[in-house]
Amino acid sequence: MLTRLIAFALLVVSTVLIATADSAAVAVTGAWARATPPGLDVSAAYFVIENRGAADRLTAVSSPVAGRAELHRTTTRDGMARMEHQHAVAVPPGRTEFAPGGLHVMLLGLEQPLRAGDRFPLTLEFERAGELTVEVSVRAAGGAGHGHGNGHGHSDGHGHGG
Ligand SMILES: [Cu+2]
Repeated sequence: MLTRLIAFALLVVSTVLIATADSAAVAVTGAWARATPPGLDVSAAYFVIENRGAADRLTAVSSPVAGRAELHRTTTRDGMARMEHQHAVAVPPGRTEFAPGGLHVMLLGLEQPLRAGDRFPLTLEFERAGELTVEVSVRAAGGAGHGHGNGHGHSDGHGHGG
């Protein structure tokens, strides 16, 4: 009788542990988005997913600042970069990186331009881990991959006299 009770108690405890372990298995860090260039209402968001649990899938994204958010992957073939819409993104155990030139969240139909220093929420929906909302910080456009960093300070003065 007592053994049965203990066995039952253990079953309940382990079930609870599994349930909480699942949602805590996935963490999203370093979320940032590009400031929108004048006249555009689209941007891209990047982050790193760390999955300490079983293989998962990112199936949807959304944000109150954008009319629509999509999962995209940039691929380069014969020097031509193109974006492919992904219906879901595999999130195996370990790190999955969303970064310029690869996976990204496309933000479409922005309510208002994203300015450097702004912050906004982004909700990610995982098949196993469920919903996760992270704060995205907006960084100045340009930079990454284009040779001249457009970050802090005014680096606009052209040194070569004509
Ligand atoms: Cu895209």
